Amino acid sequence: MSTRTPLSIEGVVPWPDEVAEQYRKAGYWQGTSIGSRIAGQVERRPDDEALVDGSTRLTYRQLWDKSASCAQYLLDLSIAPGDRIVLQLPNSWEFVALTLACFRTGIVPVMALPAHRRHELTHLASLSEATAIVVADTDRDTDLRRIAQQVAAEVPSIRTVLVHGELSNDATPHAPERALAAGMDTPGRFTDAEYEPTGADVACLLLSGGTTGLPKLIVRTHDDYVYNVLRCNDVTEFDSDTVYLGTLPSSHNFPLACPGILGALFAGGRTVMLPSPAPERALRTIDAEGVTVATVVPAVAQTWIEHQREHHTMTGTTLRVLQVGGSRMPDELAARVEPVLGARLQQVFGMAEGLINMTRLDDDPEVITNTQGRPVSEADEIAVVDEIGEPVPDGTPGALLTRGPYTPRGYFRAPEHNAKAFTPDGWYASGDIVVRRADGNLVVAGRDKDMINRGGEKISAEEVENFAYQIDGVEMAAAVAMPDPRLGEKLCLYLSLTEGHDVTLDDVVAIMNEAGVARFKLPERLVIVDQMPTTKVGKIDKKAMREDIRQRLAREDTAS
Ligand code: OOB
Repeated sequence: MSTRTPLSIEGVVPWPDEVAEQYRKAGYWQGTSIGSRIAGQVERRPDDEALVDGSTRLTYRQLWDKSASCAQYLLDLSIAPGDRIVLQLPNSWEFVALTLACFRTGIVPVMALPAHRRHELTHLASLSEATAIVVADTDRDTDLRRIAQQVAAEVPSIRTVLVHGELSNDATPHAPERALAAGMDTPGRFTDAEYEPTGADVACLLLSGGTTGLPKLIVRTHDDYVYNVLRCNDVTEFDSDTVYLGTLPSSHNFPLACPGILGALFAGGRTVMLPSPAPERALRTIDAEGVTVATVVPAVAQTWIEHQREHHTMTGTTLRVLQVGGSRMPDELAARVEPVLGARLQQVFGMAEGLINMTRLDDDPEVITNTQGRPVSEADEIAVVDEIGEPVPDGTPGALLTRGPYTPRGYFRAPEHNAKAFTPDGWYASGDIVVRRADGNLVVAGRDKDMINRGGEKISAEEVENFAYQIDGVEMAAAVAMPDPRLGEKLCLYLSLTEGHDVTLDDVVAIMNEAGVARFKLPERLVIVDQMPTTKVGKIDKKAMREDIRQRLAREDTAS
């Protein structure tokens, strides 16, 4: 256990001292770092496989050595403990080695998503004052190195661009490029004893789904994140026989730590990484590697079920648990998981902000199909409240508030937003409308946050509306969720225009592309209205628009 004093990073909202003390006393926070948890497994099973990525297979010892080498490389590049680095890598062993290198040195990774582009990466780098950015060379036809340089041009704190893959031949970069690969094979100099973070140190900055403009950053400490992983490991029953399939972007809290890759490493199991959840390859991999647990969003679960039904790709019976979460899984889909895939369904209703709810593996089938589970920790506090903050009885929908040992008390450097998202006594308002049943399980019944959940990818309505307002002739803009049979929701943009103007979907898409916005945020339908529907108090009535688009789609459906 580290005896250093925790590094102080300005802008972190701590838990109140007395609450922290209580969490330590109760043993929720053990003062250990994420790395030290894995070090134990490296000692115990150095030659067992920890990670598989294509033809690369790494034992615990090999992964540990690569991450030590990578840690030293970062330090040699003058990236110091406490510094933030924006990390955007596809699912790969390098993602894991680098993330562990950060966890072992106290360098703080900002967990960007592979889909993020200039707009998001610039915001993340600037908000976190990152000293480096880590990207892959390309993503299909997009040159990510060029984007990283554009970010470096905008954000002066960026001194290094680390590249996974080929370096570019940019002769005058804003920040010098370095190859990530060069840092992976010289273990030996790095010692954990010198750097090991304390429990109170920041482990990483996760991204919030974002309801107001650009994503907020969520500070996760070693103490709270270790506890998060350990509780999830317990509930999902990870052990050294676990073979975990990671197909969702690994920087997302769900596949990273619920229990995810970190859970498998803590338990001495093996993780198999795939770059995407496309069904054919995923189902084949489950067979080939003897995968026991996989994590998906409902839209992916549906493609796996359809593919398996049609092609019977998966012939083995190793898959024990399919974790599904990130957006609401329709009950009918939930009922099909076990009959078709032969795996127990585990519904997961979680958030990067902390609280994780899960159904238990031995729950009654009715609970598994019809609910999103209950908190993983006895220390998670839950309140379901009405508009004035009064608790509602079980069985009645209300807004979900939560507090607990792995739910931080505020976003990073966002005091104004914190004043709205947290109550004065530290409850986080998740923006989800839930029903708590008498048995304690939660059913997600809706949302009171202005966000579109596109198959688990969260889009802030406000962010998209702000782009629309840059277009000449746009009088009012409202982004709302429209139902989609696959993704659950897609983004539909309503606009009202000033006289004599015409605006098309292409115009909106063009302005967002110009700004370098992640593709998943682009509106997929535009509705022009003479006048925006408003509520009695004169606010834009999004409920009416959601209903309007639902009816339009239904009419089109019957017409076709
Ligand atoms: C997960 O995390 P985030 O931070 O991307 O999004 C959190 C939000 C929740 O507040 C809720 O609105 C929605 O995503 N959500 C669900 C859900 N799981 C998440 N809504 C309905 N049903 C579910 N099962 O999405 C996340 C983080 C850790 C584990 C699992 C999911």
